[in-house]
Amino acid sequence: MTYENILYEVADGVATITLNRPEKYNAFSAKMLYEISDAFKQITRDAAVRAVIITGAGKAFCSGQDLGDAESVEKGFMEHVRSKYNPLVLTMRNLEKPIIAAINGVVAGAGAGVALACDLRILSDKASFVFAAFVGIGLVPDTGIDYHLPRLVGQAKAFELMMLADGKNRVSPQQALDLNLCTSVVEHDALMEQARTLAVKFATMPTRAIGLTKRLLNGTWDQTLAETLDMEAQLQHAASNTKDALEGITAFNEKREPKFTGQ
Ligand code: LHQ
Repeated sequence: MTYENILYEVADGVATITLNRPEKYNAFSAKMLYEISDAFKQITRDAAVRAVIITGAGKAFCSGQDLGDAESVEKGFMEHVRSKYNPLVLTMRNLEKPIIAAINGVVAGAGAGVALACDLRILSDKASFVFAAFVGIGLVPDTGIDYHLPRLVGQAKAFELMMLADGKNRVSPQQALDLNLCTSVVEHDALMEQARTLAVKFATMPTRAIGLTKRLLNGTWDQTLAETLDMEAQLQHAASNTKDALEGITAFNEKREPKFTGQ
């Protein structure tokens, strides 16, 4: 499939999705959402892809829903959220490969939801978060923001950000770092290089173990300690049966570096 609203490339085991409507600050059009969904289908299928980067072209990462794209919402907001955004967020959380958000500029609304659905976020020193885009236009948060944000920053801070962190009062890179919204802030020009270095490292690691770790972390939000311990036992069993676990343990005993294939 040829994409028009995103760029998609695979190199060194890393798939990079670049949201590519810079003149609209990479707002989600119906076409862009369809193309991202198609790209994630490829990423899920392609065993050669072992890590993912999402970034934005131009000045912004993503400004959320394209507020001028009537086609997107012609069947109503509920249908649009259920059929487009919800499957995307679930696909990202359930993808058993690491996803890095390389946040190059402002990120607002559903764009912030997609950023929070990534496994980690690296921020350019020119980037910022706008969580109050929803209330700013009389809407409520979606794309799992109200799920992920309080878990990162606490409930009262999440409420404050969703009410007050608007276009004029954005979350700065330093605040984002202090609030655990990102794992690092880097110089703008070094962002993609740093994201790629990290993604290539992930792509040489035991992909199945990373995927199962992601499944464990997803589970802990909603489970008791006893359920989590049991899930760990089950997934340890699954991990121990992978080729990479055999290689990792063999390499340790042979006092050499392991060579993981992702299987
Ligand atoms: C945009 C957008 C945009 C179109 C900037 N759309 N063009 C789910 C389901 C159903 C319905 C509704 O929503 C949702 C989920 C959501 O995501 S709701 C939240 C939607 N997003 C927003 O409300 C954010 C709107 N944008 C802004 O507040 C600002 O643009 C931010 C704070 C992102 C950036 O501000 P500035 O740096 O001052 O840039 P700007 O406002 O000048 O924007 C640059 C251009 O991008 C501009 O176009 P222009 O032709 O005038 O240069 C904007 O119109 C365009 N743009 N966001 N969401």
